[in-house]
Amino acid sequence: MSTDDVVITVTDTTAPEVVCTTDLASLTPANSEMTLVEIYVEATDLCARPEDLELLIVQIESSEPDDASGKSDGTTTGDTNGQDGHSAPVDVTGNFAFNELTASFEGSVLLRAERDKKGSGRTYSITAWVRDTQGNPAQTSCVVVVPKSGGGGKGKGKNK
Ligand SMILES: [Ca+2]
Ligand SMILES: [Ca+2]
Repeated sequence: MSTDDVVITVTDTTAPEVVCTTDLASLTPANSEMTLVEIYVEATDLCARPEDLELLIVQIESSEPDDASGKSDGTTTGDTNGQDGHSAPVDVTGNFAFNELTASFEGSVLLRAERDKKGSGRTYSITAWVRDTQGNPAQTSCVVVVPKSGGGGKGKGKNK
């Protein structure tokens, strides 16, 4: 490069496009087992390669208490990857790594296949933030649900 080359500065002011997906959309049956869920955070940017984007944080929040009083939700705790994701979102960023094959950030978490029988179903909300090399942040979210009913498969036909 000679000293009289023209320097063109590209200022990227556009945030990345970020999409979050999971391998399981719902956890059934609701047998209170911890279930491995793969989360994929795919981010693309006008000016940066996917591997140069920074995964700032991934957190998961549960719509139901970790262990409400009574047994209609079971008596377990640590439902959100071993922690209480209802009192505060659980940070699972450390579970993620960039996969060059899929050009996505991928991580595995454990979510309990459980919901309050008296409730309307449980939702685990996953939120991810990605930042491009210019510091423009973008957010995405996706959910894993534990439906109120369905997936029992043991002939429980009660509907009352
Ligand atoms: Ca309980
Ligand atoms: Ca629980």
